[in-house]
Amino acid sequence: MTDLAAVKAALKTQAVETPSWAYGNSGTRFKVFAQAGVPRSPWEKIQDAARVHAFTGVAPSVALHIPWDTVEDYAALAKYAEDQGVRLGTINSNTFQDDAYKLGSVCHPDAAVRRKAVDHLLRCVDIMDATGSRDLKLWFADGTNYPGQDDVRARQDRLAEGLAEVYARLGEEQRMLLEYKLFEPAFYTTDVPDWGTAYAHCLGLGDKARVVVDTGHHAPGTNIEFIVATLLREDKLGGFDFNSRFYADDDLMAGAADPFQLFRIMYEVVRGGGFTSEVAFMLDQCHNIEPKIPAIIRSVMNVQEATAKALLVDRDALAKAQAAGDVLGANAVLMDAYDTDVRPLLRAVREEMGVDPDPMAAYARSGWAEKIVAERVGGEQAGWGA
Ligand code: LRH
Ligand code: MN
Ligand code: MN
Repeated sequence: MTDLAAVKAALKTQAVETPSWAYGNSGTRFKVFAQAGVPRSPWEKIQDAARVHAFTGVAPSVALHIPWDTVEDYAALAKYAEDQGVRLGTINSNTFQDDAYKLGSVCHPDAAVRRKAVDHLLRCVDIMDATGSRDLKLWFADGTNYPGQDDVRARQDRLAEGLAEVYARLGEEQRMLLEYKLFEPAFYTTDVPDWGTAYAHCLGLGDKARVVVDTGHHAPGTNIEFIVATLLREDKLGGFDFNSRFYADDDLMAGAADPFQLFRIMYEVVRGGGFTSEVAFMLDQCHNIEPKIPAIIRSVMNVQEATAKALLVDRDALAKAQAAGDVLGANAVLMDAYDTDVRPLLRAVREEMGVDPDPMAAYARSGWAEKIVAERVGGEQAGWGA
């Protein structure tokens, strides 16, 4: 039997960080469909993130991407976020949009380009000092397109050197989260393509370096929950970028394409003692055709539902069935939890937290969508690159 009160208490402590870039316009390489009311600045992105938190109760922080979210005064931005009811979370670095980075950033063959990239990462740590952020999340577009293009092994040495310099700059409480991605934009080799490479670098760096699992960054069929279990066992799981994929890095709403996979991942998190603030639960998605704020609310709710189901697994019954070699019985215990309709439980949890039991309806009723369309007129809407 699972302890319902404990499940509820755990759900109330959940924190899902939303990404600033999800509030701005995005698209594919074919077309960006602009939406009315989209934020024109980091300040307005924070306003929207604060709405998501107000209606869900479990999205208390918003991640920034630098330089997409460049402002003059980051401490003022942090104060503004606090006034809105949220805080600034992870700082995401961006070393993939300057012309200089055509052949890579921290792995580039030219030391001057590597210097520029590392300086950007150091600047991100300065920003963390001003915002009070704990985590620096690093994702590199570095790689090669053709066999022989560069020395793959030397690129690893350059990467290690750059990471070490940034690691040394971290404060006591700050962490470096290294994100891997199978491919894209590089197609032959990627310098941090998988959890093993990320893990090896983090191990070399020390305790403050951890691996980030972006659920969209794997080959089809990859058993992501196994990676999660392994990283937790090694005390090296820093967090997640949740999103959904049908093909590659689709960045669709978390829990949309494969809610069962999200449940299996969350079960390994719970099982591995990772349901703590040590593991950062972040969304990393884009809303190309759907309205952005409701899509983010929906994603937060999908993460909550997967978490609730994972917490409901009867672990004693599961352990018994496993020990008895009862294959079907063990599978049934897991499926019982997955098949539970947790929506009534989550409605009750929200009511106890003082949040509307139906966040989507509450947001629709709130008039925020109409307000931003009416008020955010003129200026340039935020999108990737702004
Ligand atoms: C790369 C990525 C990484 C970036 C974000 C915008 O595909 O997942 O986390 O910072 O997208
Ligand atoms: Mn990501
Ligand atoms: Mn991605």
